[in-house]
Amino acid sequence: MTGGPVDLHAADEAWLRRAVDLARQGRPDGADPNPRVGALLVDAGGVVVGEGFHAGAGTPHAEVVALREAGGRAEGTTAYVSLEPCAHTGRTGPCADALLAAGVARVVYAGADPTVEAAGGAERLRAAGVRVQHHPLTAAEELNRRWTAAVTSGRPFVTWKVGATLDGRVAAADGTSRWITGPQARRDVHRLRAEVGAIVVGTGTALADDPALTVRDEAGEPVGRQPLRVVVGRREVPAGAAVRADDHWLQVDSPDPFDTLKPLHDKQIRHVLLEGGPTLAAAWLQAGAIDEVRAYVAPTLLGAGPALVGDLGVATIAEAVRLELADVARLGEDVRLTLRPAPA
Ligand code: AOF
Ligand code: ZN
Repeated sequence: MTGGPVDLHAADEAWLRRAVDLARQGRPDGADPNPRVGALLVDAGGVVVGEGFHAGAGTPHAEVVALREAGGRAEGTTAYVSLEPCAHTGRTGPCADALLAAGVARVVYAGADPTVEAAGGAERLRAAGVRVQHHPLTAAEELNRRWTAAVTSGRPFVTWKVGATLDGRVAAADGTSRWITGPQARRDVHRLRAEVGAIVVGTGTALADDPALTVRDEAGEPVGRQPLRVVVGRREVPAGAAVRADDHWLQVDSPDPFDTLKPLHDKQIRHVLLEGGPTLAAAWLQAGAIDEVRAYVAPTLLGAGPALVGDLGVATIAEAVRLELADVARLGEDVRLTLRPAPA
């Protein structure tokens, strides 16, 4: 029996959606090496006897949190999990075994585990006589979209963020660029920074703008876990530069994006934010290393000054780099576009 997707009763689907809602309480995908997962245990009378979510690498998996809450009441329940229960011993033990040991009678899960190491929980449970149902939900996929892309491709998911004027410029002729976009757009960027494991800029941007590349609150104070700061290029970054404020930074000489992404992936970073400048963005775009574009467009014209992306080798309109529009939002006076490379 292969156990493909099945149709579920409305009540089952509602419980599964609850598991996805629980998962949302975990850290955003990309801020942690692990996916977001939620789980709940429901007894024959429709009573929730335990629920939980995964709070990040090194902490118990969602199923284990729910099982602990349920204690002896877990026996005979149905477990609803937003991701296939794992079958591996990683930082914690296999959830499939924990569910078996607790006597759970049925398991309904939404997303298949895309990792080679952890997959196989559904089969293990089935082999042990548990009724297992796989019911894919778009909401569950969306929750770990970047994480899934990263673990299946073997490199972090890359979002290129750029703030520009209506005429696509990122600075004025004299190099000044503070501020092109308004406060709402800048706050949005800090939310985005909080969701990534690393922020990458070129030496050109590091030297010209001296960005801190930190996640800050309204008062401008750094808050929470900070992404790794990465500077790409051969030029020396002076010791007094803001990116070198502490040891949480590194420099990569090579312009080849994969020379940056490989070590970040090895550090378990699943989502990287590329923040400039035009030369680096062009190199990464041409190498196919950009998965998503976040463009903040201000209702401003400069008429001169550097463009948001450098030479892409496009000689004629047929060679244009095409992007697909995934979302548009108004942030104060600015417009935020979320775009993805169009499939070739
Ligand atoms: C689950 N439930 O709540 C999570 C799962 O080495 P670890 O312990 O940090 O495990 C990480 C892997 O386990 C992760 O890459 C993913 O495949 C799976 N995550 N699985 O059954 C959970 N967070
Ligand atoms: Zn697990």
